[in-house]
Amino acid sequence: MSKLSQLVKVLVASTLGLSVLASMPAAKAGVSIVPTTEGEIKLLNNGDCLSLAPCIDTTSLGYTVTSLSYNQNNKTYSPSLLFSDDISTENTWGFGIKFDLPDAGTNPLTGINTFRPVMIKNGKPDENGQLEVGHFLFDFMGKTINEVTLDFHDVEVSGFSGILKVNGNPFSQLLGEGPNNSVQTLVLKDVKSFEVQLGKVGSPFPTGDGVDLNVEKVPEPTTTASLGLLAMTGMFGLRKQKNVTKIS
Ligand SMILES: [Ca+2]
Ligand SMILES: [Ca+2]
Ligand SMILES: [Ca+2]
Ligand SMILES: [Ca+2]
Repeated sequence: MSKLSQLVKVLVASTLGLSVLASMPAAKAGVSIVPTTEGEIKLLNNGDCLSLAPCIDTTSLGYTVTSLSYNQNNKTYSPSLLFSDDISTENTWGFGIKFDLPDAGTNPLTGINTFRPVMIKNGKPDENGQLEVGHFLFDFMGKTINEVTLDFHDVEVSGFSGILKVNGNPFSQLLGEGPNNSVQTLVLKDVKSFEVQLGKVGSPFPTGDGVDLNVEKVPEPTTTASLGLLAMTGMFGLRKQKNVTKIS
């Protein structure tokens, strides 16, 4: 190979590299509120953590989490536990909870921690703690957050995962099903608190549809007096356009 064609090859390669960089989405302005260390989120209603995982008190991060019971399949299920988890590490947290590597069904992006619910059935974690289903109230402790972005990882059943309330008011925005390990996003404005439901128990999967969550906030206080709510959903990838909904 001549030196010239080698040079051309290098140039082509670096041009490709640049175009890949240029097509990457711009970094989000928000900052993740998920604790950066793995462990169990200390829930307001439990008073303390139940597993042997590091117990994470989120009040220093500016929010509290309450786990709520929920109805599905004509049954009421007990409040789930919640963890901060890096999917690329295996964890044995006691209380019957073992996060395998890889998870049998729900594998969010690596390199970030996500909120990972653990469904409780008959007093015990279902699927050894690997069924990611729950209903949680996040409260920003009296502060209004200008914009909150919720990334739902691996929603595969329509009509269960999404937002149920914002600032104490019913505000149902449930997501449609997406492909395996896809991410769908909801954006909320002027948020003091929100209730989120993750996943579904049982059918059409043997144990259920597990869903993990990332939450990012833009912390500037709102300057508008009115309580405007804006929600946008979008799926990264093929169905991006199809799934965009706007509510004002
Ligand atoms: Ca892990
Ligand atoms: Ca999946
Ligand atoms: Ca799972
Ligand atoms: Ca799933």
